[in-house]
Amino acid sequence: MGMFCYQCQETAKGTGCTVRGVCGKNEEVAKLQDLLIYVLKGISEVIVKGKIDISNLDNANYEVLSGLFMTITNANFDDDSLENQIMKLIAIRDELRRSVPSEELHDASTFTVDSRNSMLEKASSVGILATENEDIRSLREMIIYGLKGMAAYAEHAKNIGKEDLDINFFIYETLAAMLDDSLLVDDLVALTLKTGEYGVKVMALLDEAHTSRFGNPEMTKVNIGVKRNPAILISGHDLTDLEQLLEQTKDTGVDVYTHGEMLPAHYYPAFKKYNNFVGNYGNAWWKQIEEFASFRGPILFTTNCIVPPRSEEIRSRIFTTGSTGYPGCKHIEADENGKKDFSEIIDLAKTLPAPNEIETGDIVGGFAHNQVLALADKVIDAVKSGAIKKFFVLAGCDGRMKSRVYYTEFAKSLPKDTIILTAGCAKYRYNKLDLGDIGGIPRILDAGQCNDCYSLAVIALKLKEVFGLDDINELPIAYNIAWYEQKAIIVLLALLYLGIKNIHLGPTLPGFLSPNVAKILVDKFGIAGIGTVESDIELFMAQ
Ligand code: SF4
Ligand code: SF3
Repeated sequence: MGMFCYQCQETAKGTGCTVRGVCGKNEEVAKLQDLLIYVLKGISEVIVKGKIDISNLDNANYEVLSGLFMTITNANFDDDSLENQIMKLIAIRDELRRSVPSEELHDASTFTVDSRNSMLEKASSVGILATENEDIRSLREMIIYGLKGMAAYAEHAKNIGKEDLDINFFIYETLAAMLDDSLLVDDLVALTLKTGEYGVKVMALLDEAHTSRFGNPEMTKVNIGVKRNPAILISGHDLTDLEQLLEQTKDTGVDVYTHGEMLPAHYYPAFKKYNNFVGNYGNAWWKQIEEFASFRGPILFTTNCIVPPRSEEIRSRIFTTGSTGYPGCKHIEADENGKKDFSEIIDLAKTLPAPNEIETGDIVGGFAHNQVLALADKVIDAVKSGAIKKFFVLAGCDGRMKSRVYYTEFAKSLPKDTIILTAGCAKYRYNKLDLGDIGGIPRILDAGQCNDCYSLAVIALKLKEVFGLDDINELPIAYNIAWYEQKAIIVLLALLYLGIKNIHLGPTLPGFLSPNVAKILVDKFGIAGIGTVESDIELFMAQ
C-alpha cells in the first residue's frame, strides 16, 4: 500500500485514502507527514525520558506545535517544507538526546535519514498502520488528531505571546505515550479524555489571547458585497497575520476581505478601526475554487483549509504563511520578531482588478461569551417564559460532501422557538438564512471560529449556574456537530471532557473509529450519528 490516511471526514469510502487523498494530498506528502509525526513522537520521548526542562526550549516547543499543525488536513501540501521541518526536528531531537542513554529510547528517537528517498522508505514502516491492533490504532490516532488541533490553537496563542507550558508538556507526554505498547484500551480511553481536558485549557488560552489583544467580540454586521478597490483575501484562523496585513495595507488603496474561518475577525473591536477592512467574500473553504477565480486579487492563507488550486493563474495569486504551504506558491516567513513582510502581496494586488460581486447584503455575528452574557437577562427571561424552547449547538466544520445539505435543511426546519449557537466554518450552511429573531435575540448566534466553541461551553456553564442545575445535560441545549478536520476532534474531546452527553456527529462518523472504539463512545457518552432532518429534530425536541 502506498499511503494510508483516515484523519478527516472525507476519507475515501469512509475508511482511508490509500492512493491519493480526497483532499489532494499525494503519496509523497502523506508519507512525509507520517514521518513528521514519527519524529515528533521521538522528540517527545527524549524530553520525557530525559526529564528535560521545557521552559528553556522555546524553539523546540514552537517547532513541535508547528510540525503537528503542518499535518492537519488541508494545511500543507508542500513536500519541500515538510522535508525541511523533519530535518529541523531531527536536529533538535539529536541535540536534546545527548544527555539521554540511547538504549532506553525507541527507534523514533534515534533513527536517521539522509535523503528524500530514505525518508520515504522510513515512512513506509512508521505510519498509521504500523499499529496492528485496530482498537489501539483507533485510540492512538484519535488522540494524535486531538493533539494536532490543540497544537494549532496553542500556536495561535503563542503568536499573540500567550503560552501555557503545561499544555506543551501534555503534548510531549502524550506523543511519547503513543510509542508505549504497554498502554492498552482503558489507558488510552483515559488519555483521550485527558486530551479533552487540555483541549478546554488550550481554547481558554486562545480565547484569553484573542480577547486581551483584540477586545471582546461584539455583535457586528459584516458586509458580504464588494467595493471598487483592488483587494487581498485573507483566509484561515490566525488573527496576528490579519493584524499585520491590515497595518501594512492601510492607506494603500488596497482593501482586505476575509474568507472562510477569518470571517469572525470582523467581530473584534481592534480591527474595526481599519477603513480598508471591508467585508467577507464568499463562503466556507471548499468553495474557494470558484470564489478565488471571481475574487481576482491575491489570497493569503494563514492556516488550513487549502484546496489545491486548479490553474496556474490562481496559483500565482496564492501566498502561504505560518504552517501552511503549497508547492509553487510563495511562502512568507516571519523574521525573528514575528514580523511578516506582505509588501509583495500588496504590490500584486495593485496590479489586479477589484473583486467581482457574488452577493450583496450583510450577515450578523459576534456572539462570543461576553456578548451573549451581556444579553443574559434577555436570554434567561426568554427561556423562563418559554419563548425560547431549546438551543441547538450546530458548530464545527463545513465540507464538500453533498450530504451536508442536511445542515441547511436542519436549520431551516427547526421550530421557530429555538436558537442556533454556532462556531467554525460549519456556519456557512445556514448563516445567510433569514431565520428572524426571538424578542430581539437573533435565531443564529455566531460565536466565531471553531476554537470559539469554547465560548459556547462558557455560555452553557453560565446557564447551568443561573438555572441552578447539577448537570450540564439538564440544560435545554442539543448538540449536533459537523466535523471535517482535526480541530473538530479537539473540540469534540473538550465537550466530552466537560461532561456533555448525546452529541450527534455528522455528516458521517469518523473512519478512524474502530467498531469497538465507536461502541465505547456510544455507551459512555451517547455519541450518535445523524439521521434524517425530521427524525433528528423530533428526537432532539423530545430530549
Ligand atoms: Fe484522505 Fe482526509 Fe487524509 Fe486527505 S486528510 S488523505 S482526504 S483522510
Ligand atoms: Fe473549517 Fe477547514 Fe474545520 Fe476552523 S476551515 S473549521 S474545516
